[in-house]
Amino acid sequence: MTGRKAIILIICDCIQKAFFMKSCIDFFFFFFTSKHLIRRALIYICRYKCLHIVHMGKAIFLFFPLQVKRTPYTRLCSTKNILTVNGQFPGPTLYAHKGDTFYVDVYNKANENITIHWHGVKQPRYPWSDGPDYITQCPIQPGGKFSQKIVLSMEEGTVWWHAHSDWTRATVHGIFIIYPKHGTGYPYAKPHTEVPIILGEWWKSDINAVESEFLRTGGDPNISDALTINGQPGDLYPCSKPGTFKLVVEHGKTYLLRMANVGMTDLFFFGIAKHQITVVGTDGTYTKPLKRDYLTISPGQTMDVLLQANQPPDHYYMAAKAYVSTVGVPFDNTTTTAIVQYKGKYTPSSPPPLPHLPPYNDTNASATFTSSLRSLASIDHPSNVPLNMTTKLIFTVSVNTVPCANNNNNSCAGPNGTRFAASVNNISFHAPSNIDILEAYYKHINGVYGDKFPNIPPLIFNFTADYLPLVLEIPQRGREVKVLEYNSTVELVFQGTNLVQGTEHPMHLHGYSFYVVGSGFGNFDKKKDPLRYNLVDPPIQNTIAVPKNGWVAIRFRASNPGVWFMHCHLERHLTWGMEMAFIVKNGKTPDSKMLPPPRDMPPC
Ligand SMILES: [Cu+2]
Repeated sequence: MTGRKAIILIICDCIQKAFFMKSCIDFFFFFFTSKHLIRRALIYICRYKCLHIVHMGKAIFLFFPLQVKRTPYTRLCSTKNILTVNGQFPGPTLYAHKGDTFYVDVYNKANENITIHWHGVKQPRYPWSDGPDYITQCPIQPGGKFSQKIVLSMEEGTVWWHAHSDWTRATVHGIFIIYPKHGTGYPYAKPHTEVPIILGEWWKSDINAVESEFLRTGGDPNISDALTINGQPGDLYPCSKPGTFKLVVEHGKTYLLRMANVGMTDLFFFGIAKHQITVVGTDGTYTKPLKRDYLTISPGQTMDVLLQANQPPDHYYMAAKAYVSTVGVPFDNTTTTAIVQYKGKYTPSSPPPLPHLPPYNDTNASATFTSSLRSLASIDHPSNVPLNMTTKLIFTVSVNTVPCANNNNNSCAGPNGTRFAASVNNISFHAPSNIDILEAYYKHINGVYGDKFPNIPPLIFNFTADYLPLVLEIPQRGREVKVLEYNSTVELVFQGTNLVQGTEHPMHLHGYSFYVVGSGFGNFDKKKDPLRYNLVDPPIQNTIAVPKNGWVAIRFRASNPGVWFMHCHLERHLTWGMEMAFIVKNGKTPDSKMLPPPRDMPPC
């Protein structure tokens, strides 16, 4: 076959897959018989010319088709229909290069609303494709389709994508690998190969049922029945051994683990028996190499991790378990495993050795790891941490309770007959249900949200005291956003509180990466703590776990206009209202203004 013929066949194949067509002829028939031939031709030529390709394994796509549908999956000896993308669980891994732009056509073939969020992708000036429902778009309804433009900029490394509507992200998620630009390379020796390692959870019951039960009772959600690595619980669970994920390695080679914590409930400790692992990136940016026996990864966080296969040929377990700092709250205390299996002829240890992970409640082990991350701060990957701050914010993040209102069928399974809530600066956020905030902002529709989000906690108390008056537990219900001037330099201190019970809060900001300049336990001291900030090589993240009864300081330049969601990535806290949104105003120049919306924004 000639080279040209092969290329034409590959393009045809892609087009077919992209449009779910039976043959290439269908595509040309569709193309040339269209009523709006010129318009269509222009769209395709434009997309074709402007687009870079995204690929999945060996298949290459110009418009990646992403079909959300129910698919049966069997785990823990029972089968249920889960929401999947293209029938896959975990969902397909996507690959692109730094700076690429491409389209993802999301088809909702399920019977519930869906949106897709590109976690860690900043989408400069284009919040329309960001994904959180009722914040930047109305959900894609059953039978609907939305073509999302994905705009990469500074991201390089591993990020991920997931559903952002109700609790659907439990099974609708996948890894998104962003390679260096053509002609540039990794800031570390090129690994032999790479492999996604996705840490998650599995419930035997339908996730919608878990969510609705949780909403009804007002208490904690039912705990998961298994933790998972790449969707598999592993050897230590019933009916799970045949499916255990195996990573086959050759002695002497280095493997790049593309990791994400896609879990709904907990931070995880992760390690590999008898091997040290080296973190070289987090949240789509590089870090200085951090060699450790274990790592801590919070929900929403991604990591690039090198594994050197430098031990005697054998089978070794990699394992993950929950890190839980709350006391007396039930949690899934099981351990998920996968196998690192060396090539060669030998008799493997049976069972394989397990890694030594910290005790489940080891707060110091978790915080020490997280605060050890450093950005590269090199010539090729500089640190541009803002130094002169125009906007200083302090946000408390709290679990709350609200008094029991004995209406409808809701019960009150929270502490002392209350219902749980959660808040940022004492506002328990409730999103609209008939419009999204971005549309309201863009079209100047009044009455949808307020712009009075407080810069500092409205109530000042000893946030991390052992005992706090019960009256402080009750938050305000609201829908306030914080408006930021374009290009303002923002310092935001998250202050954890011990209301109800202190715990970690992995706070995630959409549309931005931020510099994590400081963290500590107890109350933030605005005189002393800034003196200890790391302004040289702070890690660049989009998700940071605020330590239990502690604080974290982040900095970013508000150079991405739009509406950007910020929330705790523990799903129960998000549902309880630990969320808010920033509106970053347009700048004065044409290239510092939000781009207009696409024509196919889903209707409410
Ligand atoms: Cu939280």
